Amino acid sequence: MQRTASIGTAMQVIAANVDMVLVVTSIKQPAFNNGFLCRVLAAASWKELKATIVLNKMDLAGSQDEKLKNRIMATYGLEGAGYPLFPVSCVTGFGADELLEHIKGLTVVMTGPSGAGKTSLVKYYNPSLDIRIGGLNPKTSKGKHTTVAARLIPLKNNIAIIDTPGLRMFAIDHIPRNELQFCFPEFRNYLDECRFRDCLHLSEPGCAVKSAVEKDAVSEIRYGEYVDFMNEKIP
Ligand SMILES: Nc1nc2c(ncn2[C@@H]2O[C@H](COP(=O)(O)OP(=O)(O)O)[C@@H](O)[C@H]2O)c(=O)[nH]1
Ligand SMILES: [Mg+2]
Ligand SMILES: [Zn+2]
Repeated sequence: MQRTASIGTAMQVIAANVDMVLVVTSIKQPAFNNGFLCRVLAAASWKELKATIVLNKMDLAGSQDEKLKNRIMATYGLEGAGYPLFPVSCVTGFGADELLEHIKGLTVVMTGPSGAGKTSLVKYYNPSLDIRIGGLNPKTSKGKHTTVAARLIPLKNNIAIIDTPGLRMFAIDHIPRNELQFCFPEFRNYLDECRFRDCLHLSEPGCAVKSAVEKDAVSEIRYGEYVDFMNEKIP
C-alpha cells in the first residue's frame, strides 16, 4: 500500500509543523460538497489537528445559497459538529478580518477542492505576493490545478500559511474502521451510551448515536457521511 504510506508520511510532516488545518470550501463554483468536507475533517481529527472551515465565494450567493449557508453552519459550525466556520469572500473581503483574527500567530495548512479559492485567500491577505490563481474550467466549473507544490507563505500577524495543490494527504483510508467514530467529535458525547461496547453505530440496537440523529442532536448529514465512509471500508 505505497499510496497510504506516502499519505501517512506527508500528513506526519505537516501535522508536526502546523497548528491548524484551514479547510477552504466554496458555497458554489465548485459546488459545496459534504463528503469532501467530512473526509478532510476526519483526517485532521485523526492527526489531532484543529480544523477551521472557510466557506468562500459568499459574493456569489443568492437567496437559495443563503439557505445552504445556514444549513452548512448548523451542520458544521459551533452549534453542530463544533468547528469554527467563516463565510468569506476573497472578492469583497467579507469575513476576511474575522478569519485573520482567528488564525493570528498560527501556522496553518490550507486544503480544499481545487478552485475553492485557497490561493486567492492568500493573495487577498498579501496582494503583493506573486502566486498564480487558477481560472475555472468554463465547461465544468471545476478548478484547474494551478498550485503545483505545497509552499509556506508568511502573512501579516505572525501567520504562516501553507498552500497545498490539493487534498491527497487528507485521505481517510488509513483510519481503522472501529476508530472512525472518534474522528466525528460530535459523536463523542454518545459513544459511552450505546448498548454494546463495540457498537459501530450502523444497525446495532440501542445505539445512542443513532438516537441522537433521530432527535436532531447529531446532524443527519454528518451521520450519513460516517455511514458512507464505513461502507467504503472492508468490514
Ligand atoms: N466570485 C469569487 N471568485 C473567487 C473567490 N475566490 C476565488 N475566486 C475565483 O476562483 C478561481 C479559483 O481560485 P484559486 O484561488 O486559484 O483556487 P484554489 O485552487 O483553491 O487555489 C479563480 O478564478 C478565482 O478568481 C471569491 O471569493 N469569489
Ligand atoms: Mg491554488
Ligand atoms: Zn452506537
